[in-house]
Amino acid sequence: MFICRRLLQLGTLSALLAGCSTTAPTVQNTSAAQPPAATGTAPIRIGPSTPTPGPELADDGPAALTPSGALRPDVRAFVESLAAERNLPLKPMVSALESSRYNATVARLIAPSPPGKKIWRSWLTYRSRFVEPKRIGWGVEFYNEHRDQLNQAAQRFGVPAPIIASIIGVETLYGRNMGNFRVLDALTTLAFDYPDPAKPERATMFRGQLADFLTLAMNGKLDLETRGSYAGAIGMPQFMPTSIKHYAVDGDDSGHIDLTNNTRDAIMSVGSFLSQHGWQRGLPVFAPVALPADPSALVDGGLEPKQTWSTLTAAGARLQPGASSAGWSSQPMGIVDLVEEARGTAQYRVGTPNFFALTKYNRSYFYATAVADLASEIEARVGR
Ligand SMILES: [Ca+2]
Repeated sequence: MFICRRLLQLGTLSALLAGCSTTAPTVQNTSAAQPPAATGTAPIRIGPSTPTPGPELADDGPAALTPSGALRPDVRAFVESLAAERNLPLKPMVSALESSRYNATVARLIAPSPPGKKIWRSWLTYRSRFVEPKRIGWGVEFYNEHRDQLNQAAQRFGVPAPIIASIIGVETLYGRNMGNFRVLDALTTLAFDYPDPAKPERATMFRGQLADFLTLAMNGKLDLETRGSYAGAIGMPQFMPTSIKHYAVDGDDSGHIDLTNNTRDAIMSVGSFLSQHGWQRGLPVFAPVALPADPSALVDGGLEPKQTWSTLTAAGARLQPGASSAGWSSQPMGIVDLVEEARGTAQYRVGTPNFFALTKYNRSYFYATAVADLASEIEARVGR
C-alpha cells in the first residue's frame, strides 16, 4: 500500500503505509507500491498496495556502510536509538544493517515520473487492468478454494468474502506476484538514500517502516530475509511492516503470522485491517443513489465522507428506482469522481463509509472502486 492524492500532505504519509500493497499492475505511472492516484499527481503508496512486476535487481553495494565497512553515522544513530527506545538487541540489528545492500532499482521505482511528462489519468484504463477476465477467473478459483476461510473472516470482521478476495487479487494476483525484493534492502535504501532529497518526510516514513521491520524481526515475527515489493510491502495482502505490526492477525492460530505463505493469515489480516479502518458490517460500498446531472460541485476529493443524505437530496440526488434507503442513508457519504482526464469527463458514484475504508488500504478512488468492482464480478460467479 502506498498512495497518493493531491490532498495527501506528506505529513500523513506514514498513515498511508498502513496497509500498503505492492501490486502495481502494469499501468502507466504505477508500480509496486504506487498505483495511480485517483486525483492529483504522483501517487505514493504505502499500504497494502498493487502487484509488483519489476525485475529483481542486482545488489549495488552496501547501503548502510562507510567505505571502511562501519555503519554510516546516520544509520548507527538510527539503530542505537531504536535499540534503546524499544529495548531491542543492538548487535543483531547492526549485523542486519551491515548486510543490507543499496538497491538502485528500488530507488528508480520509487521515484515519480520525470517532470514535464504529463500522464492522463483514466478510470477506464485503470479499471481494465484490474477488472479483467484473468483476474476475475483466478478470483473465482481463489474464492472457491478458500471459501471457508473467507467466510470465517467475513463473520469475524464483517467484511464480505468477495471484498477480501478482491483485495488480494488486486494486490498480488492472489499471491502470484508478491514482489521479490529483499525487504531489508528496499527499506534501508529508501530510509537512508531516498532518491529525492527534497522529500525528507518520505525517508522519515521509510525509517519508521524499517524500525518496525527490525522490531518484528527481533521479536521473531518476521524473517530478515523476507521478500516483498520495492517499497517493502509484504505477502499476499502487501502489508507494510507497520501494518503487519498493528493489523495482521494469526488466522490459523499457529502462533505465527505469515502473510506470504499462509492464506488464512492473509485473509484474516485483510479483514482485520479494513475492520480497524472503519468498515461497517452490512453496508454496501456504494449507495444506490441517482445523482443530479452534474454532481462535480459535490466532489471534495477527500478520503473521509462528509456529505449526508439530506445535503445530497437538497442538491438533487434521489434514491435509485426500487432501492431501499435502509442502513446507508444515515451514514456520511462522499461523491467519488472517476475521471477521464484527457476527455475532461468523469463517472460519479456515492461512496459509503465502506468505500472510504477501502481507501485506507490505498489512498485512491480508482483503487477502492476497482476493488469493489472486481469483488462484484467474483461474487456474481460464485455460489453463496
Ligand atoms: Ca498463522
